[in-house]
Amino acid sequence: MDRVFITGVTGQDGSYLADLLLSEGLEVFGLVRRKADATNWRIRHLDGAEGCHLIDGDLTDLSCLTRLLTEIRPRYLFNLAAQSFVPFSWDAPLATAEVTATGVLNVLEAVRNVDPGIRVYQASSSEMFGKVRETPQTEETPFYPRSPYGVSKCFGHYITVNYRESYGLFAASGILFNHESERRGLAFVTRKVTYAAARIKRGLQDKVALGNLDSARDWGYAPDYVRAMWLMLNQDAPEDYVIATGVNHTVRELCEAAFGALDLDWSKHIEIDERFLRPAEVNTLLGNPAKAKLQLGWEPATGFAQMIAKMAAADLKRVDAGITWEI
Ligand code: NDP
Ligand code: GDR
Repeated sequence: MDRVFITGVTGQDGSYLADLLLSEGLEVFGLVRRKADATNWRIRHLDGAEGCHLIDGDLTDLSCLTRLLTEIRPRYLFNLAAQSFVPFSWDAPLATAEVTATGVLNVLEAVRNVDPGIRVYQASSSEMFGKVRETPQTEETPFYPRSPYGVSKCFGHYITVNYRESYGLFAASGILFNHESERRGLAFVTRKVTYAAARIKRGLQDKVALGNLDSARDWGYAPDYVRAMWLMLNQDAPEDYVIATGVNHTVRELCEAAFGALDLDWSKHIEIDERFLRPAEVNTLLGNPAKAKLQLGWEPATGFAQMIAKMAAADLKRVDAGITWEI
């Protein structure tokens, strides 16, 4: 049975990827860092599941990664761990860089030293395109990051490419555009809106405060996107791939879809709060997934309206069940 090592297994993507790879018959080792409050709600169903091992460690500790890879000897490694919330990267730029940038180098060094045959996936991001140089964005579009997070992801991307070219590692970089789900963190705008809409539907609050309603994102569905990661590590050669839907929507349209799914009029419940504006904004992102379609045979299965309706329905269910910790 092939072994796979996942960093960031407690996050949105890590949890779906673990589900997918367990269903494919792989043995999954998920890295879990210590927290004071370890609810880890996205992987509660995996604790004790057959073929799944949750192991303690931290991406910022090279000695820890080296020891774990030596013990586990995985065939595949997915590096999904990051400080992934863009606004927080201005609050804590060095901490963001330590995980989101240097953490990638830790992974690559551990792989190079323990077993250069391990196939590595790096979670790169459309935030690297930032103030976009062309539309739609492809694998060839130059980067112009607009946040400490985006800059850190550029480092992670280029060091992955560099280790591929310097040492011949099988290291693929997936440039994924925004992807969301019922397991999305509550701070990200899609889930913030679907959760608020559910509470408003039940009369628990009346308003939700947002920042820039005009910004546009190419939003896809996370379970579709983790499938693309797996396909990338099963090609003959490691490459970079843009993963996106090819369609974008504004935050305003997101509000319309989320509130509309619960038969509410969004315009009565949104207020603007400057605290949610960013020092430098990424106004619009739109990906061109043609290469992924051609080479990986990958296409998104779930559309924007369907995904937002699913998220709103899941949040309504949570609100009705009194579940407050799945944030
Ligand atoms: P999440 O924020 O949901 O998950 C991040 C994961 O990283 C969590 O498991 C978190 O652990 C873990 N982590 C953070 N710091 C450390 C550390 N020091 N050591 C070990 N683990 C750590 O992100 P997503 O699942 O949404 O995204 C996965 C990856 O893909 C990230 O790298 C993100 O930047 C990138 N990405 C995401 C996109 C998206 O739209 N979702 C788009 C493009 C790229 P904990 O639970 O303890 O906080
Ligand atoms: P993003 O996602 O920054 O694109 O990064 P987020 O959902 O936080 O923001 C998307 C857009 O919505 C606007 N916005 C708000 N955002 C938040 N969070 N809260 C608000 O109240 C709000 N109001 C408007 C933002 O200004 C922005 O334009 C996500 C993360 O998953 C990254 O890790 C990943 O790399 C990128 O997607 C691709």
